[in-house]
Parts: sequence; structure tokens; C-alpha cells
Amino acid sequence: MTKHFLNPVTDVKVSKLILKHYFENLTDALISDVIIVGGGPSGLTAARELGNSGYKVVIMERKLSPGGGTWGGSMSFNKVVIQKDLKDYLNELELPFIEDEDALVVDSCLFASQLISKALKTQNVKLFNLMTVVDLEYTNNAITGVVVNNTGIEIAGLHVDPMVFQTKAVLDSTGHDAIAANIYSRRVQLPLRKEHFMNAVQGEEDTVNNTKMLANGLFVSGMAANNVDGGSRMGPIFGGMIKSGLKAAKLIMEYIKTV
Ligand code: 48F
Repeated sequence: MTKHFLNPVTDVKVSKLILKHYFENLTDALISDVIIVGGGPSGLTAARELGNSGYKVVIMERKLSPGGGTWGGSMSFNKVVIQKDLKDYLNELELPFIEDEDALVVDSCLFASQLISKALKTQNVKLFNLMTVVDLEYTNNAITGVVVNNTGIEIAGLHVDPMVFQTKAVLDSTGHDAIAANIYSRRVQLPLRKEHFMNAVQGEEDTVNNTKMLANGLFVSGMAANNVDGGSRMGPIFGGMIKSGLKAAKLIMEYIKTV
């Protein structure tokens, strides 16, 4: 029979290579500059920006696929809309768009995949999927890490202890869940205002305005930011998420210089 591969790889070699390289990465991620909780559009944008500026970034993503709410467009109709202000940025992402009615229309799957690949291509950014952030580490009046468990363990409700990853800054980009902000708010009794009614124009402004440092070392972006400060929600329009991610990266860089 004709052989198609000069260097066949055995089953055990496949396993060995995966274990070796995955755990090298995971061990390296124990101490980083920034941990981004949630690989949606605002988190991925911040990750790319921070990675390009030389920061060591770890993304913890609960689901199998990063990308958050970008994949499905609206009601599964796979297009998203982005404001014309972001035209140069989309060109930078090498993301094709159609200009219509003074807005940009983008294929949602291409949008998701370009955000992911542009963030991960910086080399300084490492993404771990199927990892759920369940708590925060707090040291000397600052958030200094995240507590993580495997999503499978969380779903099964098994009594297995999580693991801590230390960092200088945590970005909560978990969207509507605002998980890190909610954990912080519960622990220190800081009430959050929760998101407001749907309004794309208002919500897109709010998400950028509400992007901020919530506590020393804890930042919020995207819909998580609106869940902290009562911003409006919006549908599949994403200029606000990109601008929020860029703003979060800038704030984090300024903060890290001070710690
Ligand atoms: O929700 P998501 O896309 O966040 P975003 O950047 O963008 C919001 C928009 O997609 C959309 C919208 C405007 O168009 O309203 O909702 O604010 O992505 C959040 C990501 O965080 C992950 C989740 O799986 C998703 O990929 N995530 C949520 N909780 C956790 C988490 C957790 N505990 N640990 C890790 N990841």
C-alpha cells in the first residue's frame, strides 16, 4: 500500500506531545502580568493590545470556544454590525466588511476567529479554554490572582479544589455574568447597579465609559462594565466592545507601572 507520511506519529507520541506542551504553558501561566477572565470581544481586544505591548497575558475562558457572543450574530443570523469609526481597526485586524447605511457589516464567524487569532498570534498571550474562574485572590488591599477550576468539574458539581494563578491585574470581561466583579462585590458588600434596558446607541457609549478599575488590580470591560455601573445592553453591535477592550488595556498598563 502507498505510504502518505514519511514521519508517522504514534498514538502515544501524540499524547506525550500534548501533555508536555500544554503543561509547560499552564505552569508558565501561574505567574503573569494580566489575567483576562473571559475570551469575548472586549477581552480578546485587550489581550491583543497588551500582548503587542510586551505584557504576559493569560486568558481563562470557561467555554470550549473563545469568542463569547460574537459567533452567532443576531438570532443565529451570522452577521454583526460595527460603527464606521472602527474602519481602520478592522483593516488592522484584516477583517473584511461591507459598508451599508453608514455602518459596517461583518461576517460573525470571521469576526470571532480574527479576534482570537490576532490575540493569540502576539505570542505573549496564552489562552486556556474550558477553565472557569470561581474566585479571586486578594493580597495587601489588591486583587492579585484568580482561582480556577476545570469547567467539566464545575458542570459535574464535583468536590475538587481549584487552583490559583497569580498576576498583577485581572480583567473581568465575562459579559453579562460579570463574574469577577460579582465575586468582589459579594465579598466587600459593594452593590453593583446591573445592566439597563436594551439601547444600542446608549449601551455602546456606556460600555466604553464604564470600563474602569473597580478595585486595586481588578478591571472591568465590555458588558461586565455595564453590569457594574448600570449601562444599557445592546445587540450584535461591537464597536463598543472593541473600544472598551482598548481602553481596558490602556488602564491596565498605567496601573501595572505603579505596582
Ligand atoms: O459575553 P462576551 O462576548 O463578553 P463581552 O466582551 O462582549 C459582549 C457581547 O458579546 C454581547 C453584547 C454586545 O454585542 O452584549 O454580549 O462583554 O464574552 C464573555 C466570555 O466570558 C466567558 C464566557 O464563556 C464568554 O466567552 N466567561 C463567563 N464566565 C466565565 C468566563 C468564568 N467564570 N470564567 C471564565 N470565562
